[in-house]
Amino acid sequence: MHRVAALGAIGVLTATGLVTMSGTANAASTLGAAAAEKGRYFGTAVAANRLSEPDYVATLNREFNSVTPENEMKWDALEPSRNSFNYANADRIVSHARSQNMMVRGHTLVWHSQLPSWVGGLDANNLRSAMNNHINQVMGHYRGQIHSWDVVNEAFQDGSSGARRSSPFQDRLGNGFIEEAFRTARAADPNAKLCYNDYNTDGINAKSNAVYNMVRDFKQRGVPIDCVGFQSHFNSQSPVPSDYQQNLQRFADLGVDVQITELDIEGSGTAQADNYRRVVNACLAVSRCTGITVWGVTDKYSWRASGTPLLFDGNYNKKPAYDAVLAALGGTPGGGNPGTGACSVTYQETNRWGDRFNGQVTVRAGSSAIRSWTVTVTVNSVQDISATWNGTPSWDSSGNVMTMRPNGNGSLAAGASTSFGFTVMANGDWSTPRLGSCVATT
Ligand code: 9MR
Repeated sequence: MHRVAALGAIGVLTATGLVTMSGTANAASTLGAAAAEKGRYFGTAVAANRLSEPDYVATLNREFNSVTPENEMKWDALEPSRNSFNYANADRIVSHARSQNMMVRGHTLVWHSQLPSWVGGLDANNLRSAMNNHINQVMGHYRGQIHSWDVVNEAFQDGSSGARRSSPFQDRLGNGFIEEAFRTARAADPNAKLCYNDYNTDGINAKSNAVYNMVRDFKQRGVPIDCVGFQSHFNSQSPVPSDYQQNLQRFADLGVDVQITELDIEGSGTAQADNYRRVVNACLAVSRCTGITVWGVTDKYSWRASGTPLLFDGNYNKKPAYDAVLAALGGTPGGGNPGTGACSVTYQETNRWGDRFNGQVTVRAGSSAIRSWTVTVTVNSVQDISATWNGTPSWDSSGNVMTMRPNGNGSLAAGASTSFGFTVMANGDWSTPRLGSCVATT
C-alpha cells in the first residue's frame, strides 16, 4: 500500500483504515483497543456540553477511538441562518478527538430533521445552491479531519412503499438531490468516506431494499458513495433482526463499507448483553463492516435514557452489555500490560513512501494518572530508524531496539494519551515494528 500524500494523523486513518496493534501479549482491555485489534473502530456519540464532566471524559478517552457529534454538526447547529456558520460546539468535539487520536464521523449534512426553517422556505434554485453551499462550507471547514460523513440521512420512508420521504429537498429537487449531495461532497473533501445513513434498514425489508437499490444504482453509474450506515436503534418493538448480518453483507457485496452508526439497545442484564453480542459478532463476520458507534457514553444522557440502552450506566459503571461487547471483540476485562498495568500502547503506520514509512505510537494512561512512561520499539536488523519526534530515544548496542521516553514531563491524566513518531528506512523489509510493554512511573 503506497501512500505518498502527506496527511494529518486523522486523514491517514481515513486513507488507510485503522491499523492498530497492541503492544503487549495481553488482550486489549478497552473497546477501542479491542476493536482496533480486529481492524475496526469503536466509537460513541458525544455531546460538546458534556466534555467538561470528568467521568464522562475519562470514560470516553479510555474506551473509544471514534466519535460522532450527537447534534453539533446538524444543519440547525452549524448554519442557523443562511450562510452564517457557527462551528464552536462542533469544533470542541473535533479538537478533543484530535487531541486523543480519535477518528471523527461527521453527522450529518443533508437531513429533513433539525433543519432550520429558512431552508424550507426556499424555492428550488435557492434550495439547490443552499444545499451545495452547506456541504461545501462544512466539509471545507473540516477537510482532512473527518473519517466518514453521513452525507444524506434518513431520506426514505418507513413501511412498505420503498418511497423517498417527503422533505424540502425531495419535494423541490426530486430524487436527484441525493446524488447531487454525494457529488458535491466528494469534491468538497476527497479524503472523507461518504455514507448514506438510515434507521429501520438493519434487516432485509422494503425500506432497506429501497436503499439497496439506490446504492447499487450509484455504484453502477459511478455516483461517489463509500459506505452505508445502519443506525441500529433497537428495543422490543424493533429487535435486532435475524437477518442483520446477511443484510450488512449484501450491502458490502455492492462494494461499499458498512458501519453501525448509532447503536443502542434498550433493556438490561443478560438479555441486553446477548443482543449487543449479536450485533458485534455480525459486524466482525462482515469484512467490510469497518466500525461500530454506540449512540452515547452513558445511559443517563441517552436520547432515550429510560430504556437504559447503552454500555455504561448513569454512574459510568460497565454493564453486562459492556462485558459482552468487549469479549466479542476479543478483549479481556481489566487486562492490560504486564508490569504496572498503568499504561498501554498502540501502533499505527501513518505514512509510507517508496523507501520508508512513518510509525506512530500512542501511549495511554489507564484508570489512574501516571508520572512518566517508557516504551521500546524493535525493528528488524536491515531496517533503520532514521528520525524520531515527540520523544527522547536511546538505543541498545544492536541499534535495533529503541527505548523512547517523553520529552520533558511525561505525566498523563487518567485515560489521557500522547503520541510519538519515527521514520523507518525499510531497506526492503516492510515488517511492522514490535512494541514492548508500556512501563509507567506512578
Ligand atoms: O440523539 C439525538 C437527540 O439528542 C436529538 O434530540 C435528536 C433530534 O432529532 O436526534 C438524536 O439523534 C438522532 C440522529 O441524529 C439520527 N438518527 C436518530 C437519532 C436518534 O433520534
